[in-house]
Amino acid sequence: MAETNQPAGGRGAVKAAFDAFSEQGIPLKVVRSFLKANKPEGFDCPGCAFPDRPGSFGPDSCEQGQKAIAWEMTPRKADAAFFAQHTLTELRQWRERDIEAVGRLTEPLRYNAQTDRYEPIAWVDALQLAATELRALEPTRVSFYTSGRASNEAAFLWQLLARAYGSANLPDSSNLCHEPSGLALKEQIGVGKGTAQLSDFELADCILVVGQNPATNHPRLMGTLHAASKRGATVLAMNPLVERGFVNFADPKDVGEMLTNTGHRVAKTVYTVKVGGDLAALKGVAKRWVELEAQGQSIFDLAFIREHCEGFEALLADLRGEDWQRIEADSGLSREALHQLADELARSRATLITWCMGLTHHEDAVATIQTLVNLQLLRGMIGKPGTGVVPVRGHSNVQGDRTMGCTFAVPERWIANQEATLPGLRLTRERGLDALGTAQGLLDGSLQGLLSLGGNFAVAGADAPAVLAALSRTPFTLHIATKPNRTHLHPGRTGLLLPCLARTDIDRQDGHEQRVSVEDSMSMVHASKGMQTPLSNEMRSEPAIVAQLGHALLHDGSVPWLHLIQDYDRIRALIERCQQGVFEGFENFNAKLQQPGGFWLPNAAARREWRNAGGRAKLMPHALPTEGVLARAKAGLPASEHARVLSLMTVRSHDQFNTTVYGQDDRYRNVFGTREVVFLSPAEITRLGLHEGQKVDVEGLAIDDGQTRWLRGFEVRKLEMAPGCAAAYFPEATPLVPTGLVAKGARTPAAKALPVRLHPVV
Ligand SMILES: Nc1nc2c(c(=O)[nH]1)N[C@H]1C(S)=C(S)[C@@H](COP(=O)(O)OP(=O)(O)OC[C@H]3O[C@@H](n4cnc5c(=O)[nH]c(N)nc54)[C@H](O)[C@@H]3O)O[C@H]1N2
Ligand SMILES: Nc1nc2c(c(=O)[nH]1)N[C@H]1C(S)=C(S)[C@@H](COP(=O)(O)OP(=O)(O)OC[C@H]3O[C@@H](n4cnc5c(=O)[nH]c(N)nc54)[C@H](O)[C@@H]3O)O[C@H]1N2
Ligand SMILES: [Mo]
Repeated sequence: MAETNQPAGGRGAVKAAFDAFSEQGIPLKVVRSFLKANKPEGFDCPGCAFPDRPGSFGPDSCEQGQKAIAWEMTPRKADAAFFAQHTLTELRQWRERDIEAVGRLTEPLRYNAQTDRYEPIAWVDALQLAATELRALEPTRVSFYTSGRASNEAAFLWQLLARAYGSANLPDSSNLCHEPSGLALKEQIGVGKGTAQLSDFELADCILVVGQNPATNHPRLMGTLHAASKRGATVLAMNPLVERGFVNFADPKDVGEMLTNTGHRVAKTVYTVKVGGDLAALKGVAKRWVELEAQGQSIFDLAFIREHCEGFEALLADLRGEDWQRIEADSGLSREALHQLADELARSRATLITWCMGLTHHEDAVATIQTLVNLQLLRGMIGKPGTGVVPVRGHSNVQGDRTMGCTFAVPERWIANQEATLPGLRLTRERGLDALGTAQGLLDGSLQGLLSLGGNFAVAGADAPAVLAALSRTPFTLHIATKPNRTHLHPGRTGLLLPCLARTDIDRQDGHEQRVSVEDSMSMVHASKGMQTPLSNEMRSEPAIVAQLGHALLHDGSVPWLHLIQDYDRIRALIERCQQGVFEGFENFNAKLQQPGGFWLPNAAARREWRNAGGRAKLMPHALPTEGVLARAKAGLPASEHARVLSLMTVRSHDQFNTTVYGQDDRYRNVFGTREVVFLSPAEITRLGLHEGQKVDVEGLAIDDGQTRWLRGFEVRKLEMAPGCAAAYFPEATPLVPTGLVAKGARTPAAKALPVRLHPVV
């Protein structure tokens, strides 16, 4: 396909959405029938976690949502007949996309090491085998991973199963994603979630989007930003890449733009910060405000600060002492640019700030996010209409899974409530392993079992090749999944692969169609009900599989597993009781779920109640790092090589959902038919003596563990970005991510700041 400068969104988006269905062989009449579905009775989009725009048609109307739906609704099957034809050794040679594209898993499978194939096993035998294996293992040496698509009901049962069995090892995809955001917010404002609601986007006069590519990953946010800029709000972005959606976006819902095929500039300015330079940039903004205040302007909301905050004086002192030259060098932005940004924000009466992986996938992620929240606190921009801090979540129910306790550390009250509600139940109170701890446990052999409720654990984490190899040595693996992926191709010595229903599938229990519930990025909890007849009778719902596993494994009778799943209202009634004093808002859960659009889980910080230690919102000074990852990588090289070291970020293309790769194109970055590329700015290509289209080996420099990591034969492509930076796609570039390079405190792999050197392939 030819290079294009078509607007992001627009006609291209509508075409791509329809193409996604036809590629899967899904007839137009099926597409029409579900697009017409009445939203409150439909299914939650299996794509991202940004809320639905009220009044939007169909279960989802964004291109990326429709791709996710088409991918899930496919009639193609990865059944026993398929696996009979392919050994796992052979399948491991396949590309990511080709493995998942085989289709939906339709029957339970067990790995047979003799034939090196997955072979069918009856459900009853699979569950019995799992129970026998788990009983033979030490519970603290087994991990239960959750990816963020599981419904609240499935997630609740999953953590109950793990803790009743005796394992608190509940790593989740959040550990790889917004963990730093939750941690930063909890410490600073007492709630680990965002404070705004969708309506705030309509009231804000300024929206700053940091480290995020919404045209690709949250198109519904993109639509919201487009609407905001059209009504006169100022939209600003901070990103090393000038992502096309910011500068040229047509909303597929805007009839005029669709007819003329013209886009609209959404972001007034894109501040092309250096990879990892946000901490410095955000400090620069605050420093400018301090200077303006000293000149007699009133920028800060002193009444708010006095009433609600602590740490103001210490923050001022830190900012006064910060050096502009250092800020410019670390951020890659000029003092003028930062002044301009500070002035834009200072003019605003209602500011919203959103962010995503561009901030979290860094060593200093927590400090950076807290520095960003400082900006909002200094100006009283939390807890009033049109304001707030918004970590835009990834998976459609990643926030809900946490609310349901799928995490390695939970409040005592959550445990106590479950025990009180289910007499005879005893749950472990240990602190468990997170995703990094689980990967390390697999690598050193201390973990003996991995069970996963969705996801692609090994590929999504750090040091994927080593973790995959370690999985093959692990005594027991069990995956509950919709489609096969690379992690499944490395089963343990006993390996089960169990097929589950997805969001779009009708889930019948005891003869009745069931609904599940999910929580979006703005804490709205709503119902989701599938509409498609499942491809096979052998596929079971996630709650059913988890409950049947519980029934097979745990015999003390304290949890009525099978009774609970006959009617999911029973699970929700249980959740309601267990949430008392833990998360507000679950009173009358079942009744409230009937409301169209669902209900909001109140957020104390949004009411300006600060439930952190100290009971006040914290203004937190953070020093600029001196021993950053680039500096450490350079320290291992002769000075003459330092100029060749680049900071590489792993990003998503427009044609994937995490490790699920729909296609080989990324039309907003003009890449077609390949994903093995490394992006550099034209200036960087010249400086390094390279040329576009050239093949290079990418050397991931040794940092703290003395190990180098490699990508071989990647193609150089040009893309405007900040100097000294490079980009490549996740998951192809994940082998570069070291287990030892993580966000401090949060332990999230720092997948956006990998020090690399490029070597031309000769
Ligand atoms: N269609 C689709 N939707 C998705 C997903 C998907 O894969 N496909 N994934 C879902 C998930 S789980 C998540 S977490 C989100 C991810 O959504 P994003 O965070 O938007 O995803 P990434 O592609 O990782 O993009 C990171 C963005 O941050 C920028 N960036 C990288 N490093 C830095 C930095 O140091 N500073 C700044 N300021 N910016 C930086 C990159 O240029 C890029 O624009 O999307 C969710 N939605
Ligand atoms: N280098 C690098 N690594 C990254 C990132 C990055 O930007 N760069 N991003 C990180 C982020 S933000 C995240 S969230 C993680 C994602 O990590 P994961 O959540 O582990 O990965 P996914 O790719 O979302 O999982 C896809 C698989 O989930 C299964 N699946 C899909 N739908 C369902 C369902 O409804 N039920 C069940 N049971 N299974 C289902 C399918 O088998 C599919 O193959 O990756 C992280 N890894
Ligand atoms: Mo994510």
